[in-house]
Amino acid sequence: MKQAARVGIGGPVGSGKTALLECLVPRLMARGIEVAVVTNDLLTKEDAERIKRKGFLPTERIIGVETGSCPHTAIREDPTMNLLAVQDLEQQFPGLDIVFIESGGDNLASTFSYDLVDSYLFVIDVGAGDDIPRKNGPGFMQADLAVINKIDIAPYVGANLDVIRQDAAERRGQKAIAYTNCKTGTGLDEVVNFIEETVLFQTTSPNHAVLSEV
Ligand SMILES: Nc1nc2c(ncn2[C@@H]2O[C@H](COP(=O)(O)OP(=O)(O)OP(=O)(O)O)[C@@H](O)[C@H]2O)c(=O)[nH]1
Ligand SMILES: [Mg+2]
Repeated sequence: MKQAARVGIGGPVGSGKTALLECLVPRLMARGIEVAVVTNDLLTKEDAERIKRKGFLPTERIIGVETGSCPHTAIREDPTMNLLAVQDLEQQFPGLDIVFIESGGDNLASTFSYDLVDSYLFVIDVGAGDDIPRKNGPGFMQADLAVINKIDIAPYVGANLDVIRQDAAERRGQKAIAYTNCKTGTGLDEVVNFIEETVLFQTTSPNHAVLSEV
């Protein structure tokens, strides 16, 4: 059976992970890419229900996982619940190209296991402060793509985007960074291009483990 590429979306509470998915999925679908989504929430299926209500993806392609524990446990230490959800989607939809896994909102240390995903994005919010990129958070530093979201609110929260750009580039070196506004779509094409170029065009042999190996 074909295995879909798996892309994690992590980051602090409210940084815009679901908003990013709501922008990314329709854009990928418009490029003919077959998509499904797994969302994680601590004690609800809130984000899955929200994406279902939006109506851009058939509801059967969206699974909400209630992690019931620290969000990073379900994406790193023991990703079994997420692996089962991905496997379920792959069995139902054998033509899937990509499955997104949105982590529950967490802290700057939150990273994904590469047993679960082939690649992951880490979303931070300009409103959390322009010092976030220089705090050496492992999630932000190590993610395959760092997404600095809500650039539109910088003037209202006193965040200096030049400082953010400089610190982010310094901390991430050659690793990719995108600057986005999910309300207008600014920066979204860069994220879609990153996914196409670094994830989808390289999926002849995915990096992630299959369930029986974990
Ligand atoms: N102004 C502005 N607001 C945004 C942007 N992206 C997201 N938001 C808003 O930020 C709030 C949180 O967005 P979500 O997408 O729910 O964030 P999340 O990271 O999925 O949140 P959790 O899953 O609860 O951790 C919502 O009110 C969004 O409408 C953006 O680029 N600009
Ligand atoms: Mg969310």
